[in-house]
Amino acid sequence: MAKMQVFGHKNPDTDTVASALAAADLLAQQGLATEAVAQGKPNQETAYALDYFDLQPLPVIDRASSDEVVLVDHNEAAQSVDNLADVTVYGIYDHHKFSFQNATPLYITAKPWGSVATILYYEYQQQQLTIPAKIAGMLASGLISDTLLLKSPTTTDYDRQALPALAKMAGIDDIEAYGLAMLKAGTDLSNRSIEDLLEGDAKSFTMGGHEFRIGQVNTVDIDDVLTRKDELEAGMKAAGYEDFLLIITDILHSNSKGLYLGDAPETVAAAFGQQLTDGIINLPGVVSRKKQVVPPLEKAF
Ligand SMILES: [Mn+2]
Repeated sequence: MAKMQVFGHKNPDTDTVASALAAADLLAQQGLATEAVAQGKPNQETAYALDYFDLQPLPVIDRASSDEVVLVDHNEAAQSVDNLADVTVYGIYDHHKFSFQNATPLYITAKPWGSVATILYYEYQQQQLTIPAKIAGMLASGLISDTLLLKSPTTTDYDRQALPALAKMAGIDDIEAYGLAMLKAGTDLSNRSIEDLLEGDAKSFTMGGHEFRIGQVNTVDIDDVLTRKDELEAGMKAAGYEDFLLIITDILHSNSKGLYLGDAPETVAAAFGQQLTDGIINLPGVVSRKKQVVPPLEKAF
């Protein structure tokens, strides 16, 4: 029988790849035959982490090829493999809101923590299993990525405690230095296409009947990204969503600006209590789409 595939969401990020690797290992240590895979190639940040810990990118799939699967870092069909409805979900490790239909009983481990990497760290502890050093390194990386080095408001005390423990197992001496280098590796936007900037980390949401696409890109210079505003707007228009918001996040100062194109500018402005000028909205202190962008938009729409 085919090994049970373990995978995260489309447009894989570092937490999704780290969690797939770790969940596959955790279940393998408990006697299951598993295989970590991904719904896409690693982004530049994830590639930096994989390279640092001397790991290969995960095999890329768009359809599951095992009868049973494990989902990490997502639970919504829209973010999963094309044939999700045809396979059995054995288990889920996630830290997102749930919109999941299940036909059979399953294992669900969900906590509102900063990363799925953190959840898996505690799963290993609970089962008294050893985290291989390279996987600990990837878990530390996923945790750093999702919490922006523990600065995102999604960060919990569980994340704050897990990071130094994982870093120690992985042989990371200076967490701040490693984390900044990894985050910065993901901010080299010069050779990324407009489509990649818009879609590289984009997710779809339904907001009061609107089909809303929200992308996010990390940078060390927001204005540098906005020099490509015209091209970005053209790309948003071509993508064909009713509403498109690109969150451009300054990872050094924990601030964002949003570039919006759509049919409800007043509602978007009201959601954040900010002016929308020339399609650009200031989002001071905003770094988390999940906690600081989606909820106010959902409320306003
Ligand atoms: Mn995550």
